Order: sequence, then structure tokens, then C-alpha cells
Amino acid sequence: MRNLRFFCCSQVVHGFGCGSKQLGIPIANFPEQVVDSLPADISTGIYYGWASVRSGAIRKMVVSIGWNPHYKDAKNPMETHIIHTFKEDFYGEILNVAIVGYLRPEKNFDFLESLSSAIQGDIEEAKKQLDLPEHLKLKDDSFFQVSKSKIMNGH
Ligand code: ADP
Ligand code: RBF
Ligand code: MG
Repeated sequence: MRNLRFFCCSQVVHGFGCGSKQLGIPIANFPEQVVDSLPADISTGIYYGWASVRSGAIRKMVVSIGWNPHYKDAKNPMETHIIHTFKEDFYGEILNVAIVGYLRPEKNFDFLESLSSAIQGDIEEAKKQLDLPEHLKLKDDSFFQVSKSKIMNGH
């Protein structure tokens, strides 16, 4: 599969209360205009990659890109689950995201449990893929270094 590299950073906003935390999988929402910074031809679907909150540790993540030019009212353009247990929420913080690989298209699920087990499957697959040397090295990408220095200089 083709290796991807899409970088994106923005503030974390409140979601629409569809209760991903109730599934045990908190999913951080980006504002709608964030997808404007992605290539226009990116397919919607589920991806994996690296993420950091502010200048914090770079961790594995899975992200859903639901934005679709044909559905202008799509509610969840980009949502990220970081594969880590945080002590506190990080609403309002800057989330840096590096997308490195594609997992699957978005599906329609009849049951919440089916969605949550699909996401668990995505998480397992992302963990495995991101241990590959070609993906591990993206953690050192200048994107995260630049984000860090921007934040430290207050820009
Ligand atoms: P909302 O509907 O407001 O997006 P969620 O139930 O989806 O609420 O939870 C998302 C929020 O949980 C994030 O905005 C973030 O502040 C927090 N959070 C805590 N741990 C994580 C994590 N591992 N990955 C993503 N968000 C997390
Ligand atoms: N929503 C779907 O309707 N179908 C999916 O296949 C789907 N897969 C997802 C995979 C991941 C890794 C993430 C983070 C989200 C996914 N979602 C999917 C979005 C999910 O429905 C949404 O986050 C919740 O509805 C809460 O906003
Ligand atoms: Mg959410």
C-alpha cells in the first residue's frame, strides 16, 4: 500500500455528544474547516498515524475522515482517538496529527457494539502497522518538532 503523509493541527473542540466515551473510546473532534488543509482528493475513511497533544508525547492514533464534498453537512469531518489513557480531557488544546496509512472505508453499523468492535479492530491494526520501521521513523518528522517550537514560542 502507498505510504501517506498528511499533516494537520488544530484545536480540539466539543463533539456532538454521540458519547464515544460511553463506548470506552474517547474521540477528539476537530472543527469543520480543518479538512480544508488536507489534500482535496483525500478519500474519506479510517486512517492511522501519530498524534501529540500540544508539545506532549507523540503517540499512536486512529482517525476517521468523514468529510465528503458531496455531503456538505457532514457533522464529523475529522475525529481522532489517541491510543493512550489520558488523566484529563484536552478540549481547547492543539492536537497535531500525522496521517501515515489507510485502514478502511467508513461503514454503516446497525449496532453501537459493532461500531465499537470495528474501532477496536482499527486500533489493533494501527498498533501493529505503526511498529514497522518505515512508520516509526515518521515520529521524528520535522512536523512535530516545528509544532513543538511554535507552541513554545507562543505562536
Ligand atoms: P465529544 O463528543 O465532546 O468529542 P468524546 O466522548 O468523543 O466527546 O470524548 C472526546 C474528548 O475526550 C476529547 O476532546 C479529549 O478532550 C478527551 N480524550 C481523553 N482521552 C482521549 C484519547 N485517548 N483520545 C482522544 N480524546 C481523548
Ligand atoms: N463511524 C461510522 O459510522 N462508521 C465507521 O466505520 C466508523 N469508524 C470509525 C473508526 C475510527 C477509528 C474512529 C475514530 C471513528 C469512526 N467512526 C465511524 C466515527 C464514529 O461514528 C463517531 O466518532 C461517533 O459517531 C462519535 O462522533
Ligand atoms: Mg468526539
